[in-house]
Amino acid sequence: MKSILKIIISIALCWLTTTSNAFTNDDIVNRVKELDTNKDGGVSMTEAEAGNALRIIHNFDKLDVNKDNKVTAEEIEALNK
Ligand SMILES: [Ca+2]
Ligand SMILES: [Ca+2]
Repeated sequence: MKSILKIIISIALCWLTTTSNAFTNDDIVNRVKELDTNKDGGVSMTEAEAGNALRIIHNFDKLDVNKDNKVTAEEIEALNK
């Protein structure tokens, strides 16, 4: 019984993390920091691919509002409103 509950919880968590658009600003900032391996303040396509950040990869052109080839937390926040 407990294992079934665990499976349901993990599916629910998985669903939440993959389909929810309701990121908090803290989540976005932390995710960008995590992906920004060269610490230039933004996530390049290469960094997004290395971190398997599918949402950023698929929406890169839309997210990179100022077209400097990196996505910052501010740019994600602006589109997340
Ligand atoms: Ca970077
Ligand atoms: Ca940008």
